[in-house]
Amino acid sequence: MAVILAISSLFMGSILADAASADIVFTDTGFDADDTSGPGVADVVFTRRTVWTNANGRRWFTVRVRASDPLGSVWNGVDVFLDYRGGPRKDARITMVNIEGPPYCGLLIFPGEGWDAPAVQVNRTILCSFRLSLLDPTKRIRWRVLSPSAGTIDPTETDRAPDSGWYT
Ligand SMILES: [Ca+2]
Repeated sequence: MAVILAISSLFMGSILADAASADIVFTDTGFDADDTSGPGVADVVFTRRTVWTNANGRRWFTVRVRASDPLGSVWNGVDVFLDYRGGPRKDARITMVNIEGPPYCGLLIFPGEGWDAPAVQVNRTILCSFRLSLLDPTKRIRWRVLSPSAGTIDPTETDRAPDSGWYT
């Protein structure tokens, strides 16, 4: 299983600048109830997936997740699964993490290619962006969020947004 990690922090400033004046290709929003109380669970209440074009004409996608309460300076991974090719199965996973050092997102394209990118965390919201060409999508990207309780390999509780199925 080949895992290729490329830290793209050099692009952080340009991502933020571009996102502010981005040409939105499409964007969709999902909501979930404030319905989880387990230890350390980031209770997902809002999420948005956006595909946009930067000033150089390159397409990016951004995934945003907002929790019901402030995430704090250290929190467990929040997983975002993506379905963008073929049948209704997950094609990639983004893990949003803030444990040591600045928050980041890891993109794992099944079965094994991966990239890291810096995440932007503001209070209750975390968002991350990757080049759309990494996915090579053949359809509009569907996504769903899994947020497990903290500090355990086998989490006692997981918030799922949506409760079943996908956001489209
Ligand atoms: Ca929730």
